[in-house]
Amino acid sequence: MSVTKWIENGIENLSGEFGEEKVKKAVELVKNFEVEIPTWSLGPFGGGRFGSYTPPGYAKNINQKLEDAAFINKLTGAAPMVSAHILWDFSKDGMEADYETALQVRDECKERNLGIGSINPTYFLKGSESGSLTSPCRETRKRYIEQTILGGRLAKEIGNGTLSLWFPDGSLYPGQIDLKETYLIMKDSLIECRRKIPEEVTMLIEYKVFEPGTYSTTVPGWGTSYLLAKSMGGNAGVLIDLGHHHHGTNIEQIVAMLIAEDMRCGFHFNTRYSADDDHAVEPNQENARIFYELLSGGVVAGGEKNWAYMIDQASGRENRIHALLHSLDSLQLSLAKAALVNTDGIKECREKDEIMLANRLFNDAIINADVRPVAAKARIEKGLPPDPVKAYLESGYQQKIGKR
Ligand code: AFD
Ligand code: MN
Ligand code: MN
Repeated sequence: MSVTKWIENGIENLSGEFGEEKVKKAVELVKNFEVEIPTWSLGPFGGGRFGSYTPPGYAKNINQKLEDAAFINKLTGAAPMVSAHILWDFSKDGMEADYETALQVRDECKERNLGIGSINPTYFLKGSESGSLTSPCRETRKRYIEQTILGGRLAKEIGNGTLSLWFPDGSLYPGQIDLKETYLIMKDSLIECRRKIPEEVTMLIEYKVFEPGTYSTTVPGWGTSYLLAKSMGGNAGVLIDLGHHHHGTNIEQIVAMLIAEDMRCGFHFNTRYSADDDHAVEPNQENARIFYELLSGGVVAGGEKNWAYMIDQASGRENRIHALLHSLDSLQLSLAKAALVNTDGIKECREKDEIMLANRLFNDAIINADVRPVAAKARIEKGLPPDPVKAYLESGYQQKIGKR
């Protein structure tokens, strides 16, 4: 069967089940969805395992990372911006940020038809073993506060106004640090940064329940991020990284609560099969349920109060570009599924207290619908290849970068 016929049949089947309107809306939403690609997920990684194996063609420097990101955007049209890490992308020594280098990266992005999205200060390289913004060493704290303030300036001048913050602060054993005091130092440092960063820059605070702190992390959960963001007194919010929870955490409920509280948030998409660092996004039920909350909450794909969306994946074994194309595809499929949910029908079931019927109706879209034709149609309408992975395999790009 030709691809065109396969798409036609698929759209017809879905329209029959969910209605033409909903299917059209799903196609439009997929066309509008954009997510940032992190420069770091195209690079080395491996953490010493498997003899520091790196897959053929991984990007060795920022120029190659941008070259790959631009190619991914050319194939998908869904990732026109990259998320940058200050000490990986804008530094000569991995210790100090370099403003001039940041401007060069900005210029190179422009040449490649890319933009810089969120800016990530880097708190976890050399000299952060006792913490970053909570380090007991005044000098270290000062260095990271300054980097954060520069990050705020960069977010305004060359980025999209989002600063996303993840801290490696925490402890390995009970007794190692004073938990209350560490939290308060984090709060003070963040308040100081907020005061010195342009108001229009949104500061998103990422939480993580484990790693590198094995006994405690200073920002372990969404509640801590929420408290810190509130105490910063304006334009601060919560960054949810899917890989940063205990297995089985009901993440869509966290999303729903934050939307209900009108919190400005951001997302790092990935799949947590192991621990950190995380795998590519999979088109699984959890992601579709999360997208249902985002969509009904009006914070995604052109919603009134759009949140900030980034992919954050970095793993040792996979072909980097395959993994990112897979993630983009998975996100689009999850969004399409969420768009098909029969919300009126579910409301009716709720009114009649039909628990299982509500669940079955929800799952018709979230689990059982084959929405691949929706994503393919959206791509064709944007003048893109219907299957970006296939297009990549046929492009010859991998052979080219294999010689790097
Ligand atoms: C780390 C953290 C976190 C963060 C990323 C980039 O786990 O996900 O977003 O680095 O700073 O791996
Ligand atoms: Mn993250
Ligand atoms: Mn992570």
